[in-house]
Amino acid sequence: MNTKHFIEMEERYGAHNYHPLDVVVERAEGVWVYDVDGNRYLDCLAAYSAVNQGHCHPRLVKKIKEQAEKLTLTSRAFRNDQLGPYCKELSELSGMDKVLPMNTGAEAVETAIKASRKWGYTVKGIPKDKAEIIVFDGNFHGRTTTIVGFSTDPQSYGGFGPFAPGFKIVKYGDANAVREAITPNTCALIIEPIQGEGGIIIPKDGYLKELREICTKENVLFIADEIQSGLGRTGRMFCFEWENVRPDGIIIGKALSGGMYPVSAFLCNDNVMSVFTPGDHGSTYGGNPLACAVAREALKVIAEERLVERSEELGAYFLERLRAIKSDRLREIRGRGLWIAIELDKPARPDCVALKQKGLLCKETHENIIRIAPPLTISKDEVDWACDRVKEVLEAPAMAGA
Ligand code: IF1
Repeated sequence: MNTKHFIEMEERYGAHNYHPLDVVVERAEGVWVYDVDGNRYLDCLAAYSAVNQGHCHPRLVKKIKEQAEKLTLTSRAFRNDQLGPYCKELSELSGMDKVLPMNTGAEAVETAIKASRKWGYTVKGIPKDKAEIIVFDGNFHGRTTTIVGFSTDPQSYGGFGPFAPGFKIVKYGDANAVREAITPNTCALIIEPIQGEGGIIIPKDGYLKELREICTKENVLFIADEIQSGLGRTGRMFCFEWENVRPDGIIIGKALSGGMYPVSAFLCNDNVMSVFTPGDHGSTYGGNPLACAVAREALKVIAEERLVERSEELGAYFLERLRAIKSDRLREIRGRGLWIAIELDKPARPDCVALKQKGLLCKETHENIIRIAPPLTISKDEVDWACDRVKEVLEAPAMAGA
């Protein structure tokens, strides 16, 4: 079977909740993926930053095989020998007292919402069912009904209501908007330190720090959604480190497993985590030994291969090279670490298709933006190779009909 056959089958039998590029990948190694027709591509999406360690990292492949042969799932009815060491290592990495393990990003966001609300009632003294959480326009925190209920993207929430109350949406990047939205019933704000799906929106310096100060003053939990921005993507282990702020809660996922397996977590200190008592919250697969073993190894790979430092260095180089491209279609190029947005003044899809034809995979976001986020293992030569392809495409005349 070739590309055409696989696409037809997927279209025939699979739900149409995506509009993928027409490439059918069958294997991958590091930054390179290979399709069913034998073509090779440099992956500049890294599964939306889940594959920061590179595809099929040999250490992660070895670990998942070893652990799969020993023990995969006990449920939380019993303990397993991976969970304790995993929580300890994550706690040491993040500086947070405690870890609550989940699977997908959205589940970890839901966990943060539950923790914040219960903290609001039991610690802050908010009246029953009155807790409010502040979120931001342009946010992306996942696909559950509660989470899409506070999305500002009609594509995310349209047709899925009625939604859970208790969320206030304020303008991203405007600290005063948060000040004005806080009431005595506000328990938390949940923020992406850089908005990913929003188009790699980097707030101005000092913004997160100002929000941190407001939250401290008003006794509101500052929760950072680092699912996409965390674990090295921006050139720091956590993106909030760029402003030296300490959140009250951190949500991670994606690269926590290096793309091997869905693993997510909510991290916070004892003052918040202690609101959970046995039976309050959980998940069949959360904290399973396979997930924990893989995540422990994935974190070691980030540290031992110096992926955070690589992200900062190569990201700066990538940005500098992209900024040298001359194209009348370019509106702005911005980025932090190996997370770069190329904003055009017209739809980016035709350019993504053209890049695919030249062997570079990336995906448009918000119509006009090409998002570049390769595995952090990318080499300088590969960055050069990618930049040459982007230059060829953007400096060529716009494709007909585009
Ligand atoms: C899809 C976007 C990226 C996230 C942040 C929570 C989640 C995500 C900051 C939920 C997930 C994903 C989901 C994926 C595409 C991807 C995405 F374009 F949709 F926004 F990366 F930019 N917080 N982001 O970015 O995590 O439950 O998916 O594990 O296709 O929906 P999840």
